[in-house]
Amino acid sequence: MDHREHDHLDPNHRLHQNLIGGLGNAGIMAGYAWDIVMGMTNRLRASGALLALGVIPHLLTGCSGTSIVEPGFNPKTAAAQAMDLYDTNRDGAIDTAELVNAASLRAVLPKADTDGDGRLTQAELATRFGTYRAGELLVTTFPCSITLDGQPLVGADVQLIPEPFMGDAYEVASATTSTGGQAVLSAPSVTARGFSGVFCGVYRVEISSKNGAGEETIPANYNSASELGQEIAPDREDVERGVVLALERPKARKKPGRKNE
Ligand SMILES: [Ca+2]
Ligand SMILES: [Ca+2]
Repeated sequence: MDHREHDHLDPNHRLHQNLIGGLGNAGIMAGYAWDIVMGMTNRLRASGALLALGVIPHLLTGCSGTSIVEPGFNPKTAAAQAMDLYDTNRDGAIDTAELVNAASLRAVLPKADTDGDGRLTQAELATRFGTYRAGELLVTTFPCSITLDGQPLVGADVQLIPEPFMGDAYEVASATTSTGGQAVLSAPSVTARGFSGVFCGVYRVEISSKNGAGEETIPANYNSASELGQEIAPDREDVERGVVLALERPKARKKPGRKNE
């Protein structure tokens, strides 16, 4: 099935909003850009929320003559490197125990584990990673909302950091959460063109918010020792409907042996 033919939840509308917001920031380009947005929106109506990367340079060439550079990405090479990193006992599969240390691959597991044995083989990963391309590497935009202990997390820095096996050219996508805890994540080369979007791939998520004294206020398991992973891919329901990250501070634990004393 061609994922680009999906047409639920009006993802085009969402992308259109982001495009207009981004292009509005482009200031002097805005008048020219409006025509581009309308042209692109019409295209997207036929193709879903995802952009084949080639579309963006084509539409924006008139602005500056430069274009977004697609990071080199080979699904088979990435799968081999993922195995090198995470198949620590070298038995040919990344199993449940090994996935404990691979937050981003845990996010990949449901879609990639095609034989349903709970383990990821190199072949399964290569097939899954292959869906990030449709000829060219796909870029998508998606809403992301973040809460901490049930409350919107405001003014926090969010980063999607590509897994090393995605290759050196992959960019870190980032955003700062709004007053409603919303983040519009974007890669620098996409932002530079006046759009918001993230290259499909496998990422570690880091969320940070520092107080006036420069101290981190978010638990370390969401930043310096992050256990959050996220796959950005065309066929994920969370990407299509909106990624929700519900952070929790560790609960104060009673000391063992003191209960009922
Ligand atoms: Ca293994
Ligand atoms: Ca499997």
